[in-house]
Amino acid sequence: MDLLTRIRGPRDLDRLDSEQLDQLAGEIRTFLVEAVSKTGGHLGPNLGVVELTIALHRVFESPQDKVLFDTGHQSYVHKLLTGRQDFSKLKSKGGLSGYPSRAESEHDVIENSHASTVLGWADGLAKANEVLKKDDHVVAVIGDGALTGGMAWEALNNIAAAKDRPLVIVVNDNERSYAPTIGGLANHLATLRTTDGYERFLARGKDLLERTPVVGRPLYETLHGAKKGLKDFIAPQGMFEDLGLKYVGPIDGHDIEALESALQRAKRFGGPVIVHCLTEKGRGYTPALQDEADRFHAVGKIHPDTGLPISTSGLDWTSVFGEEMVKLGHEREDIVAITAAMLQPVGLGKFEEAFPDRIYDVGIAEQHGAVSAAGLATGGLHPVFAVYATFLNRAFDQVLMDVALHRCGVTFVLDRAGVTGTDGASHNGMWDMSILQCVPTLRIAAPRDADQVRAQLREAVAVDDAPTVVRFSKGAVGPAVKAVGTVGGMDVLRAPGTDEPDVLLVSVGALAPMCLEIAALLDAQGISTTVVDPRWVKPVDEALAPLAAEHRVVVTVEDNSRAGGVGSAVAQALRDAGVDVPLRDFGIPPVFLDHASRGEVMAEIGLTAPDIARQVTGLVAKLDGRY
Ligand code: TPP
Repeated sequence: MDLLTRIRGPRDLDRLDSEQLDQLAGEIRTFLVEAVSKTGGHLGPNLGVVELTIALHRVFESPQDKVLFDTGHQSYVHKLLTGRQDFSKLKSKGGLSGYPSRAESEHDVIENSHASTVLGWADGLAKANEVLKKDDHVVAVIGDGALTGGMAWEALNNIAAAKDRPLVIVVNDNERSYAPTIGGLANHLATLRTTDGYERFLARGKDLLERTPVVGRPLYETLHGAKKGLKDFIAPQGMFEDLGLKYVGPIDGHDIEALESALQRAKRFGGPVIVHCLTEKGRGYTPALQDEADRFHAVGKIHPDTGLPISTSGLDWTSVFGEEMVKLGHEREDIVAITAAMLQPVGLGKFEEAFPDRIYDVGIAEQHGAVSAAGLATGGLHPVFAVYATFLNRAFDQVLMDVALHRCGVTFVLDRAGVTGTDGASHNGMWDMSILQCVPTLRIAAPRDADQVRAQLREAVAVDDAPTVVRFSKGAVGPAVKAVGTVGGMDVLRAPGTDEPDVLLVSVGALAPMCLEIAALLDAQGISTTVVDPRWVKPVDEALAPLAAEHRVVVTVEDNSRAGGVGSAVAQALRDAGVDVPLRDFGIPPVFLDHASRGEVMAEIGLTAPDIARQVTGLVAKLDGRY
């Protein structure tokens, strides 16, 4: 790591010659494989942007120039070149974030990590430069996957309207989101890729051209000198140019010299320009290149030599859902599935194998996915749209106005709900139950274990005149939690063992084992506790208010924001029913949570059995008049 360790900031790149730059690229790849295999992280995307990031930082002057990454999962190389080389605690508490982070560096601008926003940011920053008469540059890197998101096109529409406002858009085209990017746009990029553009023309014939002298200079250099005319002659006329955007490319995204030359030209252009770079996801790392499913888009801890996972956790929530979907697919021909560019991560891989004609990858287009689902439902099918809880935020209006208002039977399966931890603030699934509370007719299931995932998915797809939601956590699913009885539609997980119980504990989803632990701790203090799992948390079960009236305190425990979550809904339902029993709602505070493991985050926000038991004990003592 001779060269890498000497790079303290982007300007240290300026003194390296082309051989050293290639050596640096090699060192960075070795570093990435070694470091990320120990911590887990976005390996494939970063291996693909090594040369591109080096070239960007040689041509642009960050932080004065704004170098922006869409999503930000491919910013590890950027981190390495901007003074952050301690990857030992990547994504862990106190370590580097897995995405750009303003707290980490002045070189990081956008940290939201929800895709397809970079062009909007770039548009705004370029406008600000114009108004403030600054001549700093704005350069936005966007993947071909992120370019499938509607927001990217809304931004392009605006960007193309201002011909004299400088803005460089780098399309990092590796032909993949997680899986190969599909759709009309991907097809168009493929056309541009295979059209013999100027750079390709030069790159392909470089060896030959260098060996062919023309008036004392290699032909290659002569052509470089005459590039303008030649480029205009050879460049493909594509959709971007039709939109009014200057197009440069396609460029070999692993040729630093070619990249720099294209970026320099784009920088000088004086208007919006697209630099189309061809890169290879997982470049230089055989296990990634051999992984057709997602090229090691994101990995856990792995053996660096083989790429095999170090440990396999038990059965996870995602696979329980995925397997049940296949069964449902066999039973009901009207069931179809939707993914927003995340086929494997949301567990729909097996469904695709079994029913290739009944699954739609809509691209990173959650809004479109939801509206298209409304269409599918209206057309007579029952769509199941599986998506990470945090990404459903994008489609709130579509769920409300297109699916619910039109009484469409669509099932949304929200994976990675609750605290996810290591991916940081943006990836926690802590907003879904708040934003969905106010959607009329919509029903939310929060299964507590694998059996409940199966059962509630079945109940959800049986509803064909309203949206249903099934939300579950990330990672391994715990052991089955058996019901000891039922009240209304709710499962009783623990009976109080007395006629005059103190506490009614309302447990939401995967927090059932924690709630049982709280009940045991309370019981040990002589506080008798009933634990119920409402299963369907919206609407609030009608049997809940009368049950609450039989207790002295109601406690709700959920892994969603306290703002507008299940606790608020239960409190409202009790008030509406005239039940005045005191209520305490435990959940995630409405703050942005720093990255750390799920356990660490839960401990930090007091969402643990001892913390909650202590608070409830205090409350009961107060009611008893003990203090
Ligand atoms: N939906 C939203 C709104 N944001 C996200 N970050 C995701 C889904 C999950 N996601 C993260 S990266 C990614 C997806 C779907 C694929 C990105 O593909 P691309 O932009 O081509 O970048 P690459 O990883 O191929 O470099």
